[in-house]
Amino acid sequence: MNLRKYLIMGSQNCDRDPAFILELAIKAGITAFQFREKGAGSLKGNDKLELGYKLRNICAHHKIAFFVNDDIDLAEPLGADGIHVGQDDVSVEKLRARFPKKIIGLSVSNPTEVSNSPIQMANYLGAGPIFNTSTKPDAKSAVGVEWITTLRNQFPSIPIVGIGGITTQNAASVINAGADGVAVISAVTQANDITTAVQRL
Ligand code: 3NM
Repeated sequence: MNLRKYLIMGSQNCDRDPAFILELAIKAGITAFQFREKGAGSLKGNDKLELGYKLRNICAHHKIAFFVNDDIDLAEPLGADGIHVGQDDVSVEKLRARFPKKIIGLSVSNPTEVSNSPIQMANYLGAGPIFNTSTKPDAKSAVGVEWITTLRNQFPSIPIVGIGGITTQNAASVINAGADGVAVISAVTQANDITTAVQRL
């Protein structure tokens, strides 16, 4: 599992063909991908499933990990390598019971969420939003890179990925604070030059 440059995306984030964006991003160095077809303008039902298959196959072809977000009913049909959940989604315990072998990622935004979560049952943590983001309308307020350092000190060996408002300009500060990787949407999907954006990350 290499979470160093973790692209998250659904069709609602794309002004170009998502498959085209994913292909370019992987060729430029993306190491993991999460299909997050969610929110305003997202596909539903069979259209969502079909796009999922397409993106899943691109990841398989290039041998990078494919995750689904909390949409767990997609995990099985798409043969996802892993599932990412937030605090309000299905619990990590239930997920682990249903999918013993899949990689489970869990979002944590503050110490209360950490205390209330079975951290050791997760395979990696998503920490954020590190910076302000306009991509997720219901995102909490920015917690800063200090949150990465706090988590790193508390959990020395669990992989941590920073998320939220990460750009080519600030990605290094996230890694320097102790993260194993950066998870981004707009830094890649909205880039004019996707190849250069991924390389700069
Ligand atoms: N989750 P961008 S922030 C999907 O804080 C998501 O848990 C977040 O998009 C969290 O890279 C976020 O464009 C959106 O800021 C990230």
